[in-house]
Amino acid sequence: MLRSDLKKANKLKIYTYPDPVLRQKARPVEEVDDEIRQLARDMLYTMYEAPGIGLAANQVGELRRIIVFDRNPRENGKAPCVLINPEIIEAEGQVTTEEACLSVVDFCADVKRKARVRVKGLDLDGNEIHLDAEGLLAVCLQHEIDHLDGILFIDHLSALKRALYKKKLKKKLKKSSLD
Ligand code: GNR
Ligand code: NI
Repeated sequence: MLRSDLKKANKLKIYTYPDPVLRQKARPVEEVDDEIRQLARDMLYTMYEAPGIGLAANQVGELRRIIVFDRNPRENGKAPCVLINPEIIEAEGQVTTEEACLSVVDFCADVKRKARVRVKGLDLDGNEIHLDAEGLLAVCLQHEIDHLDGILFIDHLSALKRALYKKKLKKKLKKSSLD
């Protein structure tokens, strides 16, 4: 968990689909050092600026297993959190939520996920922590951990819905290259 100053943070570039970095698997962090702490701080800053409720390292081009998120995604009070090497250790129930992603521009769709999860990982001091989540936070954690494995929310859709998105994106990319 991080509550330290976000002042010295840098805004990072967010990579978007179909960039190959989003399809790669991030590798575990072996030591939580100052470089990792700085990256986490930059990721939180980038997330709040976007704005988003979560962000995974792949999205800023870093293949390390780090996610950041806000613990109260529906409220205004900021509750920035960091989890290093996060793993889902228990999951139950089912919930469908309309998801969006900072790396999948101009698209949202209903995704079915586990309703409640227990996640473990390391904090910025390298200590193991456990987190029980439900609601939007549980969905966000599953979405972020998917990113670390190269999975995007569109992968959970039917082939037809995914094809519709690709078609829309192609049109948009073609248009922007003409502008
Ligand atoms: O900001 C985000 N909102 C969101 C809404 C519903 C389900 C998941 C998310 S995560 C997303 C930010 C993002 O892309 N994180 O990877
Ligand atoms: Ni995302």
